[in-house]
Amino acid sequence: MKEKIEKILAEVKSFHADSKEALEQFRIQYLSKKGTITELFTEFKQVAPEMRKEMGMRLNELKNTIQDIIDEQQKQFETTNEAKTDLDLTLPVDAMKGSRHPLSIVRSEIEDIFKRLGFVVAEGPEVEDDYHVFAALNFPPDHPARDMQDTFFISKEPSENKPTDVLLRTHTSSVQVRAMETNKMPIRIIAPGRVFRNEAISARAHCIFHQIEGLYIDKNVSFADLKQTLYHFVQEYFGEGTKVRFRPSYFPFTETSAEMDISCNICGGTGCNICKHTGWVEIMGCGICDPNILKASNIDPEEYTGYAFGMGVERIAMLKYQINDLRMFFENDLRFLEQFENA
Ligand code: 2NM
Repeated sequence: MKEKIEKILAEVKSFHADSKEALEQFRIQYLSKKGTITELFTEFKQVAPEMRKEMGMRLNELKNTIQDIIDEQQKQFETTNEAKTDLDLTLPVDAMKGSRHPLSIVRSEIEDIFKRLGFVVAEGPEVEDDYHVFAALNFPPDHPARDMQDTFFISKEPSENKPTDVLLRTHTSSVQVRAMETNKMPIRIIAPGRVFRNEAISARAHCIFHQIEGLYIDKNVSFADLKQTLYHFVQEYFGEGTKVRFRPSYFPFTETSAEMDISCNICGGTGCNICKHTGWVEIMGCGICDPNILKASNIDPEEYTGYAFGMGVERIAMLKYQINDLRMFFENDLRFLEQFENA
């Protein structure tokens, strides 16, 4: 029996598990009810009385050694709390768990398309003044957007004829105004960002949402340039063969103004709920910069012309991922967010 124990001892000491399963197999082989140790304890009953004490000790030692080996090797297959504090936060992001927010995915995809066309991303403050959000953009003093009902004001109530000066931007056009004030010609920028409007929250509207606006000012910029650029964007983003159409519209900052629709990429134009059975969905507004907005920023409208466009990021994301309730974007429900892990 002594030899047997020594042989097993040598055997188990050289054991090294390369997987959790191999270690469990090892445990079953030696420590389970039908394992080697149980067998040895059965044999132990036949050991001569004068040898009992020594054999008993050796046998218990063997059992403990095996248990220690298992405990020791178990550690390599476990993530302990200790290991968590050793997380390497400098690792590249793709090695870590998590997902990007769909609005962030969509924004950067759209940015990339325009960057390839030579547009530069521009940013500006969310807390703005009347001048950069309204006055410089040709909004008349009595325009409804300037009403408390539509815009979040930060300073006190407007006094008579004097608009309050601090407010949350209602569009990212204010970023474009700042670029017109400071940048050299030509200007070719896109302004992505968060905007704020005093709206009741519903499946279609939220008081905080995101826009991407574009602005191109140079000599001889025409409506044909605008159409070609937006056509290219649609082919890239919604797929080759997507049709576009332009409908006349009105914005204070553009003249001529238009709304752009794309052929419904859900039903392929045959009619569904998303396109309300028209085969078309509206995705953005656009137009040729009104000479007044160029003048306001000291750009000579006789020398330069420009086009501008604006789209809602939520709306594009809803079309792209077939999301029918805008509130999803703001609830941070993990069941929603996890679906974008590979997007
Ligand atoms: C839109 C529609 C049409 C626009 C105008 C400007 C600026 F600042 F250059 F005047 N930026 N974006 C614009 C034009 C935005 O959104 C529906």
